[in-house]
Amino acid sequence: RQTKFLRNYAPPAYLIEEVALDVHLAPKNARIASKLRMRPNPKMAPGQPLVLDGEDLALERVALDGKDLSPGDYALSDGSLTINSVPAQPFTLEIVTLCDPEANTELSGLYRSRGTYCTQCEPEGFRRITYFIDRPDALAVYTVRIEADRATTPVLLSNGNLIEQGDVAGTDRHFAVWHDPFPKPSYLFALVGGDLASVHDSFTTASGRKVALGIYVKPGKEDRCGWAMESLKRAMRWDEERFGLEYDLDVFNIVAVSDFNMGAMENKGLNIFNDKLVLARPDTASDADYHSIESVIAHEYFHNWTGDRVTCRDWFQLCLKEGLTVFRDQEFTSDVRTGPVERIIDARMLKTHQYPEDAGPLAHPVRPASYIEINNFYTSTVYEKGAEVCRMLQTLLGARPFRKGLDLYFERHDGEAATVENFVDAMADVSGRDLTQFMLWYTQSGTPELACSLDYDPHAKTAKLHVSQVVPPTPGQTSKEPMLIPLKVGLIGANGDELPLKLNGEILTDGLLEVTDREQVFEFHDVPAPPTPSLLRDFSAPVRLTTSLDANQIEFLMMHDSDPFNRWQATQTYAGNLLTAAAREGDVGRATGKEAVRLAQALATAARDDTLRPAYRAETLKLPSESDIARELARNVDTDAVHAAREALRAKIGGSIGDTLAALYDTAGTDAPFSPDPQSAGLRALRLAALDLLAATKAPGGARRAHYREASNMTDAIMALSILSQLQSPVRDDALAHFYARWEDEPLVLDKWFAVQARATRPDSVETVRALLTHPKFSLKNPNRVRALIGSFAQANPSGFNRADGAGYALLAGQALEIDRFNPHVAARLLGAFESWRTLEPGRQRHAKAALEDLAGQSLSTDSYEIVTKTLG
Ligand code: HT7
Ligand code: ZN
Repeated sequence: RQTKFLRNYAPPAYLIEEVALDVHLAPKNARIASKLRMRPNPKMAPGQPLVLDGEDLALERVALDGKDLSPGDYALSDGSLTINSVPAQPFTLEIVTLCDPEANTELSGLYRSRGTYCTQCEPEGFRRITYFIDRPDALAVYTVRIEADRATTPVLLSNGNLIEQGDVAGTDRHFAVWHDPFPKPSYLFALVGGDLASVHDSFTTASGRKVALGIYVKPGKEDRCGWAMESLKRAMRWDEERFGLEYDLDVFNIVAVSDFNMGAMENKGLNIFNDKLVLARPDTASDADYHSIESVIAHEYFHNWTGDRVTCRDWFQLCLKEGLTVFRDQEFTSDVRTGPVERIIDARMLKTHQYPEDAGPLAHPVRPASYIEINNFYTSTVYEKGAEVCRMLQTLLGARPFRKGLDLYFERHDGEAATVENFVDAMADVSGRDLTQFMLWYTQSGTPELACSLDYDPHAKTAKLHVSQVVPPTPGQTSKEPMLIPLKVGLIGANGDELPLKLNGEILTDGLLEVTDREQVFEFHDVPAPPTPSLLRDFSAPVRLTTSLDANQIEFLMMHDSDPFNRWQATQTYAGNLLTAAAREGDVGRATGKEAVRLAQALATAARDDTLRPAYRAETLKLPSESDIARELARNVDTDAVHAAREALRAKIGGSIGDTLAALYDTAGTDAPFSPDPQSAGLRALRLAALDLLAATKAPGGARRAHYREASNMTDAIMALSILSQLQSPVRDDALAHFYARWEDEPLVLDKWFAVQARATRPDSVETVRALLTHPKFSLKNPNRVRALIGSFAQANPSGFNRADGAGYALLAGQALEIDRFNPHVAARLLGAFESWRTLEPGRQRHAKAALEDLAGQSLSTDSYEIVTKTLG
């Protein structure tokens, strides 16, 4: 359980130039023969021992330049194979190992999922396939021969282009040889073997290369690949148009597997996906599923340049590929869907997942300086905050210079393993800016707090914006430097007009201020009358903003802000203020008074406004979530009080503007045939947001409007089911039984059935989840099912998970401990649900702490050990 530090980085002592793998697939003993062309790294001291990483391997043979080594020539330990003496000149190393794909429950390395062989090598899985220098700065060219039983494993895939295939004479086996001409690190290696069906298409790149596209799935699922294929082609075209980036191989394959630790993996030319993020049909997938499929297909494809062509020097630089690629997929989704809505979705996601991480015991910089287990650092901070950091660079530099910076980054580092400094240097060089202060975004953890107030001087006709910033202390970082924060602002006149921003004698056309100091004042001139400031437009920086605006000014922004993000934000702030007051005081009356009625009227006005896109109107109707309210409260959180406040406000709104909501629900887009396109999805989202508020009224027109049986697509069905599943009524049981009977043999749909029940806020939700753990269709071995039941409960049912008697914590801890025995990665991610335990009221804190301490006393994997000990602090 060693801590690794960024400051200790040293290049590898040996380089691997070429890798030839010969893989014989067999369920229990796959045999991997590797032939490595190696040489000492000229940049390092000569004569060092050669240390190769390896885990859970049975070694059969090691040979150096054709001569077998005897056990005295090398040392084998738990995690490595060390050869003390190797030539000072280029040499060839041959290694033969065996591994057991069926016994691989960690789903890292080579494993067998329901008859399909597949690999997962990021971050450190390749060492579970063969002994290797398993680190991202060891780039090599791979040729891979795969051999397997022809009948059970007819499809054999690997990275790059297929160069040969055939039968193995005199046997019932066959083989395929793949060659990937692009040097890559071992984490991008992939191999698949199985009895798979496929769907094919093609894409012609801007320069005329015809690329064969394939999606491989379990036979019978071919009719669910259309959306993924369309999304892939859209992404390929978009990357050419927006960033000038073309695909570079003759083949691009995607494989969907059912047992997968995360969402998807960007292996060069052979992306492997959790089937949840590939398969979609209107009756089986919701609009949310279509949305995720489109963005994750794009994300993994975009990695071909940001991750594969230019990779990371070490795992501390993970954000270099992940933050940048999330930024790119967000831009793509924003272009192919409704931009402002996507910005809202992204900001909400950041606030829900990353802000608590940044405020809790697991806080770390976008580029961590140390880790125990790198698997624990695939976090919202690295991904989503990392994306915001790229976005801020684009905002500060402008879109064209940013693009030029990216071009320069590729020009300088194509085929290399790079660092965050390399990326920021390219941006600095094209723009001529000193980005030293900006680098703090990569090294300082914690969400900066920005406090703004506006003073208007009627005599001088000036408006002074006072800005102060504080970066709160986080574990291991007690004092912080002020950051460079792009702050987009507007001043709005009494009639709702945008006022020109005159600052230092110039007009600020883009409204962009650069905050650099702890305290700063920006003085605007020629402001004819007291304006209302609109601050942090378009969510220009991932900060917490506090303002001196009163309820009337926030209401004014709800009606008049021309910035769609801030107009939405004003509604959230207004509702959030009511909800936090009610929850803090344990008085639901605070959330249902005059102000609630005013909020309801504003929501009705927005919901009816045909000049706004339906998807945007839907977002406006969604109240802050229970976790949003808890986050705002920040301490002494009573999750029951939070739930009660939110339910009361929903009911009040549902009751106050019921006619408007009912009209929307009954009419918006109901007559159109189902299509997953963003416009149709937006109309459905608006109807369902209206239904959600109507259902809260508990009146006859409420929950019973959730016409589950009449739903003609999964979006409507699952929304209706989730509303009904909150009820104590036979209607709930009937609907759940009907859904189960229809979908029991469709794993991805059945996951929704588990998730809906795990999320339902009912007094007996802990017991419901416990009962479902023993359901014949539940298995701890399938990560999707675990996330559907246990993950949904812990992450999306705050009042159930945080039940005052601690039963929710005990449930999670017990299940995670069991999973930890065979899949530490999945267990550790589940345990992340404890991250905000110190913000709870004392009783809940005691129970959460006891559950964590109990875990800490058990024998844990390195993954879970790191999460548990750091969470306890
Ligand atoms: N780069 C990948 C991250 C990843 C992963 C994927 C599947 C299984 C285990 C994994 N470990 C890390 C996915 C991505 O962010 O694009
Ligand atoms: Zn990624």
